Amino acid sequence: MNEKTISIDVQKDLFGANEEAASKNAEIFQKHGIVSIDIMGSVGTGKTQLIESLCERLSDKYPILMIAGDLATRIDADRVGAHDVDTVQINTGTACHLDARMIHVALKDTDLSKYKVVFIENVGNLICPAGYSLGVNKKVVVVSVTEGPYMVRKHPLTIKRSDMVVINKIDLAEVLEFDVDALVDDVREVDAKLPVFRVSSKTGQGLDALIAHLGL
Ligand SMILES: Nc1nc2c(ncn2[C@@H]2O[C@H](COP(=O)(O)OP(=O)(O)O)[C@@H](O)[C@H]2O)c(=O)[nH]1
Ligand SMILES: [Mg+2]
Repeated sequence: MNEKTISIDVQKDLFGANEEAASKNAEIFQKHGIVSIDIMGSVGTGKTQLIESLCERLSDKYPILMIAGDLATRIDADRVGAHDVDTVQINTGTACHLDARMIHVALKDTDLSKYKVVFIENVGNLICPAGYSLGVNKKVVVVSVTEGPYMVRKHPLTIKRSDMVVINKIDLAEVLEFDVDALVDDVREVDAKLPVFRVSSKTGQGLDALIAHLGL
């Protein structure tokens, strides 16, 4: 009798496969000389608005592709598409994050020789996306003054795994009596050297410094 038992470490298998796909994506981006940026943050923090404002400033200089991740709809892709930018919407159905294989499918389906910058808007939350590498050059976390003062302290792992933090909606800080310096201190507690940008995606304040840091 043949009785076989196979134990599968689901976590290891899942993350191993993701890392493999992420490496392939990184190779593809590098081959085409593309700067790729993953933007993570809660729903409503201003990820789409930030990408729209960056596209307004950069689309004359660079051909841009935007990949939007959402459970449903193509609202965000259409908002960015209105700025004359090509878009791919990924609807994840139930998944609370984009993973490298989803990005790989999108890249395989696209003529990447046309682009120099790829913005990826991850699914809106600060928990799941941090666990999945996508193979990008930079991971940006967006928090904003409308989410209350504890977003950084409550998501240390996401902050730790990012390359920079954008504090968005600073135009509203005064009226909301929001202590932006304290939020910067919270980032410093997690990583003393992580670059932090104080931005208003609406007024454009702080965007030049962010663009310069992204090397664009
Ligand atoms: N006042 C202000 N509103 C903003 C700013 N950035 C985004 N918003 C608004 O916040 C809401 C959510 O923005 P959105 O880009 O859809 O957030 P997302 O869910 O993270 O993509 C929208 O009504 C935006 O117009 C900002 O810097 N200042
Ligand atoms: Mg959005």
